[in-house]
Amino acid sequence: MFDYQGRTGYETISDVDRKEFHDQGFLLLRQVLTEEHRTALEKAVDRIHDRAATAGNTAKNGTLHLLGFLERDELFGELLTHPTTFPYVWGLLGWNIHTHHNHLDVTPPEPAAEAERPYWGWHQDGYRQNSDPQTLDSDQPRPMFSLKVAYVLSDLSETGRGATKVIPGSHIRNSLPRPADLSVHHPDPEGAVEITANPGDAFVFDRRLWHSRSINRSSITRKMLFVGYTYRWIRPLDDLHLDHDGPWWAARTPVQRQLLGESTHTANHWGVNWDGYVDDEIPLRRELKRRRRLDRSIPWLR
Ligand SMILES: O=C(O)CCC(=O)C(=O)O
Repeated sequence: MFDYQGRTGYETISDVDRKEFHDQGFLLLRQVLTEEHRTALEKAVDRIHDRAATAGNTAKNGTLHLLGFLERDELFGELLTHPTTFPYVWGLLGWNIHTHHNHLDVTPPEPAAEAERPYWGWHQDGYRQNSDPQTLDSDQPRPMFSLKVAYVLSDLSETGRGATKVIPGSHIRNSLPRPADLSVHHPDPEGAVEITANPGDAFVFDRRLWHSRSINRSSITRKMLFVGYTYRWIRPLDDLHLDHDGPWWAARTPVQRQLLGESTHTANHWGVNWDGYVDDEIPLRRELKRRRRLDRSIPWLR
């Protein structure tokens, strides 16, 4: 549909990128979306935003944080396996995955009176994943479990436009000191940076990376799409309202359907076969095997 420059989504990521992701907890990917693709996505976002505004489902200043947006447009379904970002998804998480959490964000400029209010949004994703699997050795980093791909649709090339802030390398830290009184201003934690990115860029981040949204003090509306992926044995967070008889579902590939939760069982897709593995029936694994991308030296790609 768009020009993917010959990419299939099954290219192997480089050792340099893998190392940077594991060292920093995120990776900024430049020019992921062509201008044609970005414009089309922005139009779809604007359409959804207009509908939400008409229905009174946006905040007073027009802010929209819409969970589970994927089935709202054909273009969003395709984004699940975008040929430039998808290699990072399976390359870093493996094949036993689905999408569990997605959000579409439209963040207009904050009204002047609000823009100066104190704000502290630093968190790791995963909620109870940061407590339930806790080991007594509190220095041992918790498992990654999930990552998100964030697509930048508006111009975030300068700070102050509401971009995501992160603390590079903080994904291996289990805690971050939190000021006692959040009703007053606090500086960002040490090492924090704002991900300044151009329209069409994307970034991939480890859910453990300490991150925060920021206040949009500019005159430009921020528009972003976030697509999260996790293991199939972890329940989805959002309610997708999939119409399995409709055209959107019909257009999905077997791999995209896997990512959207098609399976009879979350741990053993398509049933258990005591005579051997059924893993080979899982679309993403099948695809990786066919393309010789499985790798016994990488546990999640076995
Ligand atoms: O909107 C943002 O910049 C940050 C989003 C966020 O906090 C998240 O994806 O968990």
